[in-house]
Amino acid sequence: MVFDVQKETLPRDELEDLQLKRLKYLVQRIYHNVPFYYQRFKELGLMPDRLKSLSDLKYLPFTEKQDLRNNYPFGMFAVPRESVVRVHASSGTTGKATVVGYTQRDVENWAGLMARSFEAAGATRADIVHNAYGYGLFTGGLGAHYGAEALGATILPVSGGATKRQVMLMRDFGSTVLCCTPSYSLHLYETALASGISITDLKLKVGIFGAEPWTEEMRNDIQNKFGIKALDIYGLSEIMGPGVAMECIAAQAGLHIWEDHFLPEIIDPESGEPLPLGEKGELVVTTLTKEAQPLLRYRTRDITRLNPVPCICGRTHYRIERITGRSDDMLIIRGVNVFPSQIESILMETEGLSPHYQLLINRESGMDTLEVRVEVDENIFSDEIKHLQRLEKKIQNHIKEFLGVTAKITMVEPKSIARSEGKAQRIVDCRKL
Ligand code: DLL
Repeated sequence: MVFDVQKETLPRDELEDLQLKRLKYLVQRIYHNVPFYYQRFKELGLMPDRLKSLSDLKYLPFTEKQDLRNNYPFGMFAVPRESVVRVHASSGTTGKATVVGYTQRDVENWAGLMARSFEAAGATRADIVHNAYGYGLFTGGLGAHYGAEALGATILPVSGGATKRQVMLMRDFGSTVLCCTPSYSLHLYETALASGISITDLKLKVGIFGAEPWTEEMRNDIQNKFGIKALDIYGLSEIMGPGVAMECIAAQAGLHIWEDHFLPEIIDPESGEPLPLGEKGELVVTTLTKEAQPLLRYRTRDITRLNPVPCICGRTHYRIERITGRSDDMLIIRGVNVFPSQIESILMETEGLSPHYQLLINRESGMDTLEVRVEVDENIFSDEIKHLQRLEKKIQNHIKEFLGVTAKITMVEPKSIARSEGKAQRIVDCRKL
């Protein structure tokens, strides 16, 4: 049984008719209701009725993360603020967070699409869903929560942290579906073993993992360790949250992007030109049904390709391939989005530090670790060790407070970080993603 069988198996021509109808309405709405879009159309000498077919989409302007920041916090709303029933924001509390608003209908659609995603994973109302995605401004927790409820399953709103307790709850409640980042699932596994809980004590059958990049090798590892099916779920706050695309359990080969609500394109990240169907490039998404904050041609910066080959599950919505990278330098550390420039600003605000730094990212026991190595000036370096330690602690606290990640700070001697002749090699990512 499929949650929304009619919409999920629409013949391509009918699906495209629906997309065009929704797209035309969207373009009218943003042109008239969002000053940012009105301005962009004006600059390009475009009127909304320029759009006659789906292939005309390429003439319309892109939206970028920076546009959302420039209109912080509520400038991208297409409805009066009173019609917005919920706000989420992506990580980064430095005032640069990207804000997303939802109307009542938006949150209902989201729950419906997450329920659809759960069903694609083979979940039913008989399941017990252990939801370890973080609750709060991050979309993971509440997104999965309302989706599981809409499905009629039993949801355990565990959120992140207190890992030992989580494993016990999973065993005691007989959870059958696990929702968390793939890296956290491995941490749960290690914790279970360390607490004397055997995997055979758990009733898990499927995991719905996303919010960060992972590999096929990691999938195999998780599947073997837990004896479950591990499925990939994709989404981003700006577009909705989790449930933009979801792998089906039948094929387990790529994520169906819910095309009745999201219009995908793949572009060349350098030129911005659309690429032929099937080629690898940057995913661009237009929201077709969002009321509060519709986005036109949003540049996700995620690298993937669209797969038009019909899927054995019967769904007609194209699949995106597992995300293999990003076209910008955003890092995802334990599910938290971090731009190196944010760390750089914190370092630069601290007296005695040089602009020479390196970020080392590793994965230990399935958990990401971040080490910030920074050169200090001569005076500080020859200071007492306890002064250095105090400074390290201060930077660590700032990074935790502003970015939400715990980093190990290591002060190193002046001129000890290798200088490069071209672009600085600031990021050393050893996670082999
Ligand atoms: O991570 C939403 C989400 C929550 C998705 C729970 C899945 C599960 P943001 O915090 O806005 O939203 O981060 C979005 O995370 O642009 C990708 O770079 C990355 N990402 C999300 N899902 C995947 C995935 C949520 N399955 C950014 N594989 C996106 C690889 C992913 N990267």
